[in-house]
Amino acid sequence: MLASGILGYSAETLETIVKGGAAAVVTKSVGLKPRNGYANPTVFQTNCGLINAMGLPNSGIDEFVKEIRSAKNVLNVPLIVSVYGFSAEEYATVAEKASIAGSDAVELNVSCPHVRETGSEIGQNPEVLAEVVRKVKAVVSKPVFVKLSPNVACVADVAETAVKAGADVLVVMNTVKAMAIDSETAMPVLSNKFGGLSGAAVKPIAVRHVYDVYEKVKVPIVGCGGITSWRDAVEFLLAGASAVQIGTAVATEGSQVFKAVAEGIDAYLNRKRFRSVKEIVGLSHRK
Ligand code: RRO
Repeated sequence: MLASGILGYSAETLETIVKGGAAAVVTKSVGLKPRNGYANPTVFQTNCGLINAMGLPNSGIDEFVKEIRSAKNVLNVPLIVSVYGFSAEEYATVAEKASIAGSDAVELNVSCPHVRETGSEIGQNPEVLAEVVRKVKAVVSKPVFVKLSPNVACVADVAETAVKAGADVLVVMNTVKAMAIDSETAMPVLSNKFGGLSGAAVKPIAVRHVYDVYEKVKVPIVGCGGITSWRDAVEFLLAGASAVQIGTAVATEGSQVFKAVAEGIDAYLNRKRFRSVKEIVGLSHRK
């Protein structure tokens, strides 16, 4: 799947991703009201990944439902709308509108690392997180994904809270809170100072969290964090993910990365004489 936040706004760009081999697409996060996001610079390339602090730029759900409808007209794969809010009611309102417009599932962003009073500030508070999930489940009959933050003491505990509140699927994980400082200006590079690190650097962190979460809960896990090659994807499946999302590698490798990863997984399964992906989900947990 295409991870949230990468090219996730217009039907045209989502179509390019599907042509590149993605089996599902997740949109950029959308909220109740339009937001400009942060001033530039919003992205910085390190030697091992990207640090971003976009600041949730989006058109607001009432405008975005038009994109959802036109995307549904052209896409032949599931469309998952990523949703955020500043309260449980806001999450529920936005998720309901996305669902009515045709979203096949909603992904609750309770893990943006750097916007105040939403994202990980929701995800790291068990009572608030549970309320968000319950309120969304009460108004949306489609599957509810919950995208977790690595910036908490125990991701598996948060996973358990989300599942007890009704989460159908967990996405592990959002970006790792990070920053870069320019030695010449002696100032933080990003206008927001802090951002979220994605890409190759975070993959071992994400694999570890998927492994932990798989031991704790029974719902399907979608692995996300630094997947660039089929071998990275297989590692997530062996850790316990049933599917994977790719984000940063779309920027570095292009949209064909999905095809390359899917074909590589197929070749691996054939070589190892497995009949389906299901046979390797969580296989590294065997005693
Ligand atoms: O918009 C962002 O800056 C952003 C979001 Br919503 C998120 O969930 N994760 C991230 O790294 N950046």
